Amino acid sequence: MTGSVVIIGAGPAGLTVGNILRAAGIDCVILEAGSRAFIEQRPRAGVLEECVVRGLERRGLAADLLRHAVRQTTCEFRVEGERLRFDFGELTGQHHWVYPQPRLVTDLVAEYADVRGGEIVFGVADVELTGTDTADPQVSYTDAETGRRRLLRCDFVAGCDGAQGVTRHALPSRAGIARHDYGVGWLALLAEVPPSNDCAVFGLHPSGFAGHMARSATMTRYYLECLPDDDPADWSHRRVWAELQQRLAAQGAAPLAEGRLIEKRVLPMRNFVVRPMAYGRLFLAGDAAHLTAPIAAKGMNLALHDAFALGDALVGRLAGGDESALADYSARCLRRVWDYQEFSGWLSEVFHGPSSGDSHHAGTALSRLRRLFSSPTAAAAFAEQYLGITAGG
Ligand code: RFL
Repeated sequence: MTGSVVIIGAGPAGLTVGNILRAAGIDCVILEAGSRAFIEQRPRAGVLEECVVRGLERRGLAADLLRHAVRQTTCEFRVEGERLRFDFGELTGQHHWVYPQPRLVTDLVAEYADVRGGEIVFGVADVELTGTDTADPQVSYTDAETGRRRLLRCDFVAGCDGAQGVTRHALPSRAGIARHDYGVGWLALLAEVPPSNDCAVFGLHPSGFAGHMARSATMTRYYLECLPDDDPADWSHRRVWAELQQRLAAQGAAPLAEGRLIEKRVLPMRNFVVRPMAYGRLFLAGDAAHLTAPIAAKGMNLALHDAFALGDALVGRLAGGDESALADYSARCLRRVWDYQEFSGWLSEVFHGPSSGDSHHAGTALSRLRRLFSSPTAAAAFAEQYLGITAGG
């Protein structure tokens, strides 16, 4: 293959890069370890910034989303039995969209493969990159159907294979990885039950943080702070709902509607950032380059911001001979990545303060939170980060 890009990973980042390249008539192939059914069903994120949706719309990738997604302009904190509603829509004129990640992935696969004629090879194994620091990068993999090794030559490699992927390891040892571990876990739950509130709810409680986020009219994601090494098997249906009811209780709030839990897994709250996100002809995007714990619900948003920048830069280079956007890719993305890392740290301090066992931390956490409701300046700053409005990039 020449004049072409090999993309590793068919998550939101890889599929978006692929769609941008195909729209410009550039040859590309996506290598994906999972099956089509696997990637189209994996439940994960569900909150998209308005600016991300506008980015998808500009690239012809938001038709179904705009028909079915739900707009949110408010979030609610519950603390000491009180409900504090934060109207970020009124402050900024912007909103979030609620649209489940599996639906977005399904839309992106259909557009890429069925409409734009892009190729995806599913079930690949043992992906290896060579020559990414030369003008002749090569990607080899084992084909699931034949069991044979295949070799692809290309102009550029896009590493979009998520936090557990392999492309990050092809960076030279001088590339740095900055890590942060919050020292807490979240039990991530998906419940087959309608949302119990009209917006996201963040419960700050001495027993631990709890979160409620709509995913659709029939599905709700819940989180419960737990120990990072907790065993999900120790969280019975009865225990989960008792903790959620207690931690999210507030005056005037109806009890949560309870239902079957179809996902229950412990996520350690930790982040990393790879610097730089590019080396030679290899460009990382999304979780492959930076992991952002779901504290601030930013991972999928960042993956899409990266993908817009990388897709457009590759088109600029391959269709127009312009190197400048590719040269600036890593620095440009990292400005937003660090902004979101900082926001995630800020929120973690607030969410985990009351349960930290440290009365000083608990006091400052509540002070930070209450400032959003007493200071218009603090409120505006929070709303901008929550919506991704001011981040660089
Ligand atoms: P993905 O989605 O992980 O896709 C990577 C793809 O690469 C494949 N792959 C490989 N393919 C070939 N060879 C290999 N060696 C490979 N290794 C892996 C994988 O099979 C996969 O298909 O990465 P991408 O595209 O960067 O997208 C990132 C987002 O998926 C992620 O940041 C979000 O899901 C994070 N996240 C949230 N983000 C938000 O913006 N808002 C949210 O509300 C939100 N909630 C969440 C979340 C993540 C969660 N979990 C499970 C970590 C809630 C949860 C519970």
